[in-house]
Amino acid sequence: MVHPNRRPVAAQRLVIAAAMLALLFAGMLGIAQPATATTTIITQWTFNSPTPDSNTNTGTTDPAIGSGTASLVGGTTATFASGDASGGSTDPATGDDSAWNTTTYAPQGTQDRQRGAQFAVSTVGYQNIRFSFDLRHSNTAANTVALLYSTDGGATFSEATTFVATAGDAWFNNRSFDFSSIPALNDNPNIVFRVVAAFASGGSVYAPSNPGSSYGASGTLRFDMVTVRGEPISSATPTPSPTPEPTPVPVACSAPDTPINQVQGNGATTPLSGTVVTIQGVVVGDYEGATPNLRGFYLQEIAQVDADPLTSEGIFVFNLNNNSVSLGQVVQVTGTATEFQDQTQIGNVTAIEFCGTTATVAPVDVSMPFPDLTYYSVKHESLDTNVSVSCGHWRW
Ligand SMILES: [Ca+2]
Ligand SMILES: [Ca+2]
Ligand SMILES: [Ca+2]
Repeated sequence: MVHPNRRPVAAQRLVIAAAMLALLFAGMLGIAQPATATTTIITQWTFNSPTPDSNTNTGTTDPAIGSGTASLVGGTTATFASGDASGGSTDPATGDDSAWNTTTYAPQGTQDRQRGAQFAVSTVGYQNIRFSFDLRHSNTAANTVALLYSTDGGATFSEATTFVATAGDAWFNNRSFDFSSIPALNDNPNIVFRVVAAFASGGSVYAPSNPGSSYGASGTLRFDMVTVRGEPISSATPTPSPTPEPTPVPVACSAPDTPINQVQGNGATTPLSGTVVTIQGVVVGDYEGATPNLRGFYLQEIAQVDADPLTSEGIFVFNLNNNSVSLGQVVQVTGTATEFQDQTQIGNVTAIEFCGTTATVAPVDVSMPFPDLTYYSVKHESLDTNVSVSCGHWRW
């Protein structure tokens, strides 16, 4: 029976599956997902005393987060003053919230964009840089400040933007500029931001922050929460990790081996008597174990069978009292070729390596009577044979 909901559910699943596939492909292609673009604070100045001392006239120009250098520009001077007064900055600190109170600005009509403060940082490892700050304008301070930036350690500056205060004795918080369209700021150890007093737009004089006041060089611009942010480059543009080289797997039974027929030879005895040989074949008879067992096993050639009817493809491996192999296993054996009781065998076994596979061989059909007395013992020595005689058929 077809459930009435079946098709919509199936369609929903298709949509979900397609969406998951799209995400998967986006991930594979290294397309940054908006949710994974993490903006972090590279450096931040709060100007608060590292150990709160309930005194806003003490503080530090060392960053509270990250590293960088804050310094005065063009002859300004500075003290520390409250970050909470006059409405306050965005600094969550209270009680010991200091801000950097700069003064000694230029006389009216002089030194446009030359006095203020600067903040040097390294953006190495970051991109999409953003600079932000809180600034309290006193009544007589310039109402306009310019944000300048340098990508060469302060040798040259460009102007990013200006900010204009509409009142005096007031904080203007979260002034910020997004530099993500200026790649020269990315991953650069020599970035400097400057905030400097500027002539009012289009003019050649400073305008007071409080329209009812007059501009004065003793006016103050009080900085707090000066912050440089960026996105770690590694998370925004992941470089694909190289595919690890596969660990080489030793190939079993890779040693060269002597064909069993060559160990047997086409005569009555082995031509390699006393020689250490490595042979490989399938176990066609397992007679391991202490006497009365034969204390060994029969191995039959698989890969290097020859066309000579006078050489046998099978051989006995004398393995003392060890129990090493099982019927059907393909193994490589190293030992010494010898004759024992008119049968060629491998003795003094020094290694038995398992080739990781098994094999079966078809028994060889042998018909009696043999053409001569040596026929069977030479040609079929140690082979898995079916011997048939006029009165029956048995497995040798
Ligand atoms: Ca502060
Ligand atoms: Ca303090
Ligand atoms: Ca505060």
